[in-house]
Amino acid sequence: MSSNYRPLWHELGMDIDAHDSLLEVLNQSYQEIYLSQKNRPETMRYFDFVMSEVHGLRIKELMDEKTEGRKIVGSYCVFVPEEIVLAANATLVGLCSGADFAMEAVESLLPRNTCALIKSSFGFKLGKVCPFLESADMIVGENTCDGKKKAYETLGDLVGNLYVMDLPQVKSTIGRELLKTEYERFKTAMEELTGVPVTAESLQQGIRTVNAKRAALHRLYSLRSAAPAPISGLDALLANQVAFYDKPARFTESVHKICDELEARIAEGRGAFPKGTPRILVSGCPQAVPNWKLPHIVESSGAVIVGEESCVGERGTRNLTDASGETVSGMMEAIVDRYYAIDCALFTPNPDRMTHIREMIGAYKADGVIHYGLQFCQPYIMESLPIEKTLKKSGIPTLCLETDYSMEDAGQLKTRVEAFVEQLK
Ligand code: BJ8
Repeated sequence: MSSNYRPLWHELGMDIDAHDSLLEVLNQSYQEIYLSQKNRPETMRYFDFVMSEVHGLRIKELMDEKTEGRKIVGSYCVFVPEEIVLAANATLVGLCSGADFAMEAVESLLPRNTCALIKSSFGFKLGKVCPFLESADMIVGENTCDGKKKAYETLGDLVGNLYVMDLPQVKSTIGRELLKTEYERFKTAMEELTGVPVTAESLQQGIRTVNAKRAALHRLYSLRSAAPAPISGLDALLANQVAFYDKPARFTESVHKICDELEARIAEGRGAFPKGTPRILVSGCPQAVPNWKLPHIVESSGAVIVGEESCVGERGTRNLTDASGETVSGMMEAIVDRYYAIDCALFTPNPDRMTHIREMIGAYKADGVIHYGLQFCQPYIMESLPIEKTLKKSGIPTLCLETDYSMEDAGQLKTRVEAFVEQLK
C-alpha cells in the first residue's frame, strides 16, 4: 500500500501510526493467505489490486465524490438498502469489522463477552484506523441482535452521525409493516442528507445497479457447482467482501470477467483443487474483511469451500429486487419485499434459513457443512443446534465451530477441520 495517501488519512483525522501497524498485519496476512494459493484465476488480480488499494485509491475516490457533493453512507448490515442510498445520490460502503483492534479500549466500553464483529467495529473507531468510517457522512446501525442494538447506544456517542434503523424480529403482517415504515423513514433521512429527492427514475436506476451486482455474483456462485471447483472458497469470499465497498458497476464487470475465465476452466476440466477434493458449505455468521481465518484453515486442510450461507455470501445477495415498478411507492414495496426475505437469525422462528441451507447443499454438491459461529453470537449459535441435528438426521456430515478473530485457537480448529475432512473423504 502506497503511503502517498498519508495526507488523506491525516485529513480524515486518522491515527497514522496505528493505521500503519494495521496495514502491515493486513498486507502480511493477505500475502500469506491469498498470494500463496495455487491455481488462482488470472482475473483475481483485480481483487488483489483492490485489496492493495482498499485504504488508498478507493478512499481517494470516495473523497473525490465528496468534493463533488456526493455523500458517503457506512453500514454494518445487509438490511440497509443500497438501492435507496444510490437513488438519493449517495454511495454505500460496508464498514470494516473483520479484525481485532484496540481491544483494551473496546473492553472498557463493551462487555468482554460481546461478539468479535461488534468489538471490531468499536476497535476501528476507537483506534481511528478505518478511513471508510471516518469519511462517512452518515453511519447506519440496525436493531438486529441484542449485542448490536445495545452497542449502537454507545457507538452513537463515539461517531456523532449514527442513524439507527429498527427492524422486525418476527415475519408477520406487522413485521413487514415495520420494515416498510423504517425504509420510508430511511428514504427521507437520505433525502435530507443529500438534498436530492428520490424519484421513480433514480430509484429504478438504483435497483438496476444493485441487481446487476447481485446477478454477477449469482453467476459466480452457480459456476462453483462444477467439479472440480473452478475457484477457491477464499477467492469467492473475497469477491463477496469486495462487493461491500467497490464501485458497483466496476465490481459487476470484474466479477463477470472472473466468470468468463471460470467457464473456460470448467470447459477444460481445470479446478482450483484436484478432482475429488471434499466440498464444504460454510453457514453462519458473516466473515468481513480481513477475516479469512476459517476458509484458510479449511482449504489448507484438503477441502474446498463451494458456498457461503452468510451475509457475506448468499444470504446477503441471493434475491433481486423487482425493477418493473413505475412509481416510487411501487418500487419501495418491491424493495421491502426483497429485504424482508433475508433469513437472518435475528428472526424468530427462522425456517427459511434451513430450507436455504438444504438448497445450497444440493446446488453446490456439498459433501458436508461447517457451521461458523462467532463466539457470543447468540442468534447463530442457538440456530446451529437445530441445524446440526436436522442435517445429521439427513445424513449430511456437519461440524459446528465457534471462534473469534484471534489466531489463538487456529491449531485446535485445524485439528477439528482435518478430522472432519477425513470423514468426508
Ligand atoms: S442480516 S447476520 S449482517 S445482523 S455475529 S453482530 S448477529 S452477535 S452480524 Fe448480521 Fe445483518 Fe443479520 Fe446479516 Fe450479532 Fe451475531 Fe455478532 Fe452478528
